[in-house]
Amino acid sequence: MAAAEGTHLEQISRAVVEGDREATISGVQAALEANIDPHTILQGALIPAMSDVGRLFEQGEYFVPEMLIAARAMKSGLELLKPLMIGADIKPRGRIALGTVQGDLHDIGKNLVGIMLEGAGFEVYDMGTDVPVDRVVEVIKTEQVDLIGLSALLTTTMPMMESTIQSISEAGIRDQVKVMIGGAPITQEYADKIGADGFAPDASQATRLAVELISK
Ligand code: B1M
Repeated sequence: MAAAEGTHLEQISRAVVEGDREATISGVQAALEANIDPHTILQGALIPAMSDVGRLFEQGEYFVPEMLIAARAMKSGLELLKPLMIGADIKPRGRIALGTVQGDLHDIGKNLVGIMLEGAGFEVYDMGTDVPVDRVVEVIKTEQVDLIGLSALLTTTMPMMESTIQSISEAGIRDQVKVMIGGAPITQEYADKIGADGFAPDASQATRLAVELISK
């Protein structure tokens, strides 16, 4: 990595960790002006910064307000990158409804997965966060989606993924959609256990998985 690129990425990272929204925005703008690839800004600054925030929270140095302020700064940076990461003139490859499960308000990872999927040519229907199980069933019935993507960041909300899949089955529409899951505490083993069709550990692998599932 060139020294100048490293400096830009470090500045952005520091701005996110400090929850400085303005500095995050100007840092991302400066990096783009320096021709740094949007994916590099995302993978080399914004995502690692949120990991640092998580570590500071675990160490008791940060509390929820600091996490929230950092998340807002990260989102502002992400908004600048989004239009650059989504390809133009791509025919929809399939339609996916994405949501964070009931009881869970974390949406940065889900939004990132959504951006990458849009970039790969999927049409994304965003169900938002804290999505009740019945809402997912309703979306399958009314929105003509091929895939359901569920995200969970809390170990306490992971079981809602299983409840959602059960409800889809009970509604008799399980064969209409594939279900993919992800989020920091999720594993392939868990996906197998609850009968999901697939698991992806990050946004780029989620895109690959969606392509694979849609072609089945
Ligand atoms: Co919360 N939080 N949080 N938090 N938070 C975690 C998750 C935590 C690990 C922090 C910690 O203790 N170290 C911890 C969970 C512990 C546990 O369950 N074992 C935690 C906690 C405890 C809480 C609260 C309970 C705190 C409290 O109130 N006492 C509370 C819960 C609120 C609720 O949801 N009901 C809470 C609140 C919050 C904020 C609101 C302050 C904020 C969220 C803001 C927002 O999302 N709009 C927040 C944040 C920012 C975090 C951390 C710091 C960062 C999460 C994040 O955005 N990561 C997080 C610590 C950490 O993860 N290091 C933490 C960046 C993001 C890009 O990664 O979401 O993992 P991630 O997404 C990745 C992959 O997982 C994957 O792709 C993404 C991109 O590569 N992926 C998918 C995600 N979804 C996918 C779906 C797919 C496929 C892949 O297919 C559909």
